[in-house]
Amino acid sequence: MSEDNISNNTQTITKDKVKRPSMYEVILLNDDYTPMEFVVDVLMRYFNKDIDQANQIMMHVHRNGKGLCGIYPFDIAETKVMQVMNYSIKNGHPLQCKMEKNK
Ligand code: TYC
Repeated sequence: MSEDNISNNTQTITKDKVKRPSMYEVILLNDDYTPMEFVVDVLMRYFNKDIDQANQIMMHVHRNGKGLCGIYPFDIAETKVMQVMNYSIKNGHPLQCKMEKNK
């Protein structure tokens, strides 16, 4: 862990710098084949969205090419991407999901 050295008149105090964990965006990508209902199901099943939120996100992805599902620590984001990809493959859909570091 990085440290800051803060000097005052009599001594140097070494202070640990505490960093919050990096967060990662999980992003859904549009395609021409995955049914809209399946995308809504994915958003409710893996991202805890209600039906209205899921429909909004799905339509945003449909119109804009991509959309944000949620922001999580690395391991959670990675698990969600794997769950979505596995579920899509199992159901024969080409739906793609990726993660990006949230600066
Ligand atoms: N574009 C798809 C269709 O018209 C629907 C869709 C929405 C697919 C969002 C993927 O991430 C997606 N059936």
